[in-house]
Amino acid sequence: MKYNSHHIIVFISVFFLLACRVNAQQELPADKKATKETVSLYNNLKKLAAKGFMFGHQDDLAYGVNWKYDASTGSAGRSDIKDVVGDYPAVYGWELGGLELDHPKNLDDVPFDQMQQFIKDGYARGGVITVSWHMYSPFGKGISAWDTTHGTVASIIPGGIHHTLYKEWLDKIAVFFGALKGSKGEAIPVLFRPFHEHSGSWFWWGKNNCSASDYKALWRFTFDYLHTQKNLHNILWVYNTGGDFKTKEEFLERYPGDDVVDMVSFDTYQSGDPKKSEGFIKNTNSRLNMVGQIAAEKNKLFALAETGFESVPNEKWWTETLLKAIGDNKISYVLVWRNHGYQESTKRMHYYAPFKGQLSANDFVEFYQLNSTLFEKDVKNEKLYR
Ligand code: BMA
Repeated sequence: MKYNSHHIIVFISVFFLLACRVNAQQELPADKKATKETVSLYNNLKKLAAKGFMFGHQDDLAYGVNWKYDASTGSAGRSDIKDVVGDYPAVYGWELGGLELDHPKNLDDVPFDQMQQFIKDGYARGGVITVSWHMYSPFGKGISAWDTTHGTVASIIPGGIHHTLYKEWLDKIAVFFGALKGSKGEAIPVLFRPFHEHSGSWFWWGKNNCSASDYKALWRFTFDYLHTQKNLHNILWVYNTGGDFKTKEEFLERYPGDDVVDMVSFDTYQSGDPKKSEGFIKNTNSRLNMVGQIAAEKNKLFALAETGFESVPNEKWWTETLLKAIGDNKISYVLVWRNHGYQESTKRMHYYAPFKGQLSANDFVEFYQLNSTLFEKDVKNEKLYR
């Protein structure tokens, strides 16, 4: 049979209709030019939340309470979580503070070149990457993120005295994000959580230290610069408050817009003895309910982006506290903070995940075995990037 122009038009139309169908099934994240893998991750995370929530750990591959990564001593691939349950977390948290100042290591001593490799390793195993940024003050002199000088945000948004410096910082962030490549050369998607815990006032981008409109302007500028100027398309944007809001309105006070956010989240930590008070469970649960409603109304993802009980001194904290705090909220993930070990500055043990032999390790194994908790082996099967 000979094909004529009529056949060709029919072929093209069928192809076009099929292509549209495939696209119609995929919702786009805030960045409308997001890469295939980023779009897939966004859509797959929405589906995954119905099955369970992922477990995440900050700096998981870089160090644990009793070890530090050193390729020459065979610690490659080590993880406190893996030591306890034989599996990695599903979500890896990493931190960029110091990159903007060209420091070779971040503020917690993780070399950026190693961090890039850890990100590639986690992604190659099917895990999810999230990145925070405790950025230094643009006023220099080693002033850290924990600075409350009013007007710092105003100084870096368009029209501010440090705006050019801020663009140079973003150029460095862009180089870092741009270098994150999978085995086929594809960009590794990152859940980026900048200017976090802004409802508190301990960081210079915090509530009492900048106006809501300056905060939103900073967010929107950053979004636009990284996508439009730096042409990065592997970012999903995570809006994040502290755990101190009381209403949905309060949570959304500095929300920069549906068009620049993919996930809504907050951070909250256990303090006090969970045997004496159910405060953490109740407060976390009710706030997750609120944020879950917001996520549903806005068609966004949601997460408990940071939590933990320093040095987990309660042997059943995972199944009797954290699990109850999450309840039936359909979060994408819960991430616990870093396993630093003894901290000279606070004279305390500073860690949030169990390690082999730790008091809560057996309970963590139970937590791991639940169908609703997802670790790396679970998410690998989900093929989140396809
Ligand atoms: C804090 C502590 C600090 C650390 C910071 C940024 O909560 O863990 O020691 O420098 O996070 O990661």
